[in-house]
Amino acid sequence: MNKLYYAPGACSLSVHIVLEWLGDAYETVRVNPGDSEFKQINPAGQVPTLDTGTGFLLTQCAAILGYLAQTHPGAGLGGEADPVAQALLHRWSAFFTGDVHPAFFPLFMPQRYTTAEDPASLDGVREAGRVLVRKKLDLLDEHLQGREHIVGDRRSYVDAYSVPMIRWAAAMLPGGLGDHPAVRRHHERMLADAGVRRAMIDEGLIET
Ligand SMILES: N[C@@H](CCC(=O)N[C@@H](CS)C(=O)NCC(=O)O)C(=O)O
Repeated sequence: MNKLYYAPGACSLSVHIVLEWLGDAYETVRVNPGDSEFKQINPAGQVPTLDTGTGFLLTQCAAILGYLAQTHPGAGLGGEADPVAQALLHRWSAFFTGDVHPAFFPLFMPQRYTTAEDPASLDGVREAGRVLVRKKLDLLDEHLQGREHIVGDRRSYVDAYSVPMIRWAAAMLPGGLGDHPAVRRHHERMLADAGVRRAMIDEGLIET
């Protein structure tokens, strides 16, 4: 059985959602990524970490999402088989891993991006992060205009991947998703999804 190590509301929420969508039994373990005990499992001290129960432990969100989609083809979360569809799935998955997620790092951990320690310098780093997050949402918003899903015409693991990050943006950008209406509409559809709701309730992010 798959066992997901997660932190509430972190990027691991996307894997939690995909596990819900798959419909198979799974376990979750709530961790504090920095804990030395958790680092025995994943030395990087990062969630998500997936123990597949077969002796194969997998880290890195995009790899885990892709693995779950590939091992459950019937769930249809891995896109169409043709090379262009697969390339687009990887393209948008890479966008979240490499562009959107890192744009938040200065907001979450400003001290990692400056040697200064005074509040004004740390605020400056946070603001630089906000500028970067907005730029990435501009791109996503343009892409989502007239689309229901990020890739193709049915949901994929990339839609799940978007949920935690767009949730952070809604909470951390002044004005929330007000400047990104297509992103907002997509996110609202996701938040209304039964599997997304179950994962969020399980993580204590929303009430029943
Ligand atoms: N490249 C990794 C990044 C994972 C990551 O940064 N996870 C965050 C939570 S969203 C975390 O565990 N942070 C703790 C840390 O980096 O110390 C992935 O995509 O899985």
